Amino acid sequence: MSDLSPADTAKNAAAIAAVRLVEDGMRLGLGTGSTAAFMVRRLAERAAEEGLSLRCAATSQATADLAEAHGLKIETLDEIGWLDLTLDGADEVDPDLNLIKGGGGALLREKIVAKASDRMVVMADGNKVVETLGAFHLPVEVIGFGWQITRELIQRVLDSSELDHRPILLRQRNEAPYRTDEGNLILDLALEEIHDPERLSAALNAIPGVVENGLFLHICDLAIIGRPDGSVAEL
Ligand code: ABF
Repeated sequence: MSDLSPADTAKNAAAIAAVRLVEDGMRLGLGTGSTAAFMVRRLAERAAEEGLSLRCAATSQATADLAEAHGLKIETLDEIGWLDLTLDGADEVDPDLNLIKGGGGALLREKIVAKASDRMVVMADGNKVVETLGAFHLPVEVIGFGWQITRELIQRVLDSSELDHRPILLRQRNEAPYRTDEGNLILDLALEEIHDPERLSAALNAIPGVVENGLFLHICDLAIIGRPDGSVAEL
């Protein structure tokens, strides 16, 4: 793996450490993104070497395709039912292990899978660790029907005094309609700093048309932070 860039070395190191948590017979949730992709490859290698018997549910079609290409059998979450462990990436991790996720557009399945797991472990490189969430634009998944109205409703809630946020920039991801695996749209909220994530998450999810948001609060049990030298730290 010496041909990896420093950033990929960090991601791969976090992935290797996370895969060490996997035990034979486990029911696993497999995350989405480039760090999760390293995890899928390392997991497939270990499963083959040790003959592990695993049941795996993917958080996106991209992860399902990658896992099956590497010999891991993918089942639906409904087929497996409850999960023992989910391994996933993140866009931001704060000191309380609250996360922003969804930069990869898979937040809905990621949150369902993470909540349906006894343990959720995040793998990230050091750039993802922040004191306060919000520098990364918060993804909000909205239903396609009437999304412009939903966007206006979000804007009004966020501009209201109750959330004491600066007037925020709402932009639609990649400008063109961006569709998730479920056919929904993603709006990204440029909030700079999120001071009360619980209140914001509840306010967003109360808006008709909002499916879910990228704040993962009190879900992550452990964050494994990879470093460019291949070492890892735990949060
Ligand atoms: C996924 O991992 C997304 O929720 C998140 O946006 C992304 C981070 O991707 P990467 O590992 O490529 O930085 O779980």
